Amino acid sequence: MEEFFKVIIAGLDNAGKTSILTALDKKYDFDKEIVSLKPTIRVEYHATQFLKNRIVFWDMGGQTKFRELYKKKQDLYFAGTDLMVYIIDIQDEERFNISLEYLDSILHHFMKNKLDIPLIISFHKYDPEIRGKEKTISIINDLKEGISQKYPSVKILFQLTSIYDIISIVQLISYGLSIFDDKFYDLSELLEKYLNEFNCSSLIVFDKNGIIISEYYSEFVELDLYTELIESIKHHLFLLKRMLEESYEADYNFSNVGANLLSYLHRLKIAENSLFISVIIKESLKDEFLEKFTDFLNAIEKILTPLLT
Ligand SMILES: Nc1nc2c(ncn2[C@@H]2O[C@H](COP(=O)(O)OP(=O)(O)O)[C@@H](O)[C@H]2O)c(=O)[nH]1
Ligand SMILES: [Mg+2]
Repeated sequence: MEEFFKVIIAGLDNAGKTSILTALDKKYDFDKEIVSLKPTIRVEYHATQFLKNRIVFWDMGGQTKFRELYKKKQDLYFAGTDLMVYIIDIQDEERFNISLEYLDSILHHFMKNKLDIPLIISFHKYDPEIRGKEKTISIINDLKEGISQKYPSVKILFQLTSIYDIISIVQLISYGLSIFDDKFYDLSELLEKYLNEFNCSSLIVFDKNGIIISEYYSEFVELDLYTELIESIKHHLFLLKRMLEESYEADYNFSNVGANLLSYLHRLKIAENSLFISVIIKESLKDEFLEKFTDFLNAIEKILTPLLT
């Protein structure tokens, strides 16, 4: 049966909430979009399908007057929330305190009402050009430590996102959604097992909307290869859309990445649903990989069928 999930996206105004949801919707023509967004007035809704569930995102406008309104009517806004994603703009140091206060008022409400809502905090605007810089790392660590120490009883997952890195956005939402079913644990174990069997660099399962259902990466991916890996995954996001929209002849596609890597996308149909498996692997391992791939498909079908029917 279809279920509904309510995901709240909160944070100060200008933190990037609407951009994140827009990026998620538009990830296939990503570069052209997400300019000139208007400030969100109160709450906007975005809905998406994830496996057999309908997810409704509440994008809560973060201007002061709305924050006051949510505070007064917290019951109304937060009732029935399955997941909260709180966005902090890590480039807006001057407003860290205001943002932490807003977060505090929300968590206070959750704790007072014994609402056990999973929380993801995303340090957003973690743009490629500030990654790995000492200042960025120290800002993030300080925020993380401060928050974890203040709310020891709240389980918080921290993420780093930027709209200039579409995979980080896809991951943010994917991790959030995967908490809804224990099957994701089995799936993750299966991916780990086959990542080793195939000896590949990455193994990812996407749903038809390009949301990551599960993913696994080799620990041995060198840094220069990593960029190519991310590019191939992006390419797979385009390709899976083409496979769905055009009556694409084959259910799989091989393409070359760099000098000796192959990127493989395979469409798997389970109960009328299309799922996509993305594999990046050394070209020399292709034959061996294809021999084992059918076993993998059978195993994954067993795990995913209950999630789709
Ligand atoms: N540098 C950078 N800017 C971003 C990012 N995400 C959003 N922005 C910009 O931040 C501003 C506010 O974004 P918006 O989504 O409207 O924020 P909201 O008020 O939280 O919904 C816009 O100018 C966006 O283009 C990001 O990852 N990096
Ligand atoms: Mg907005």
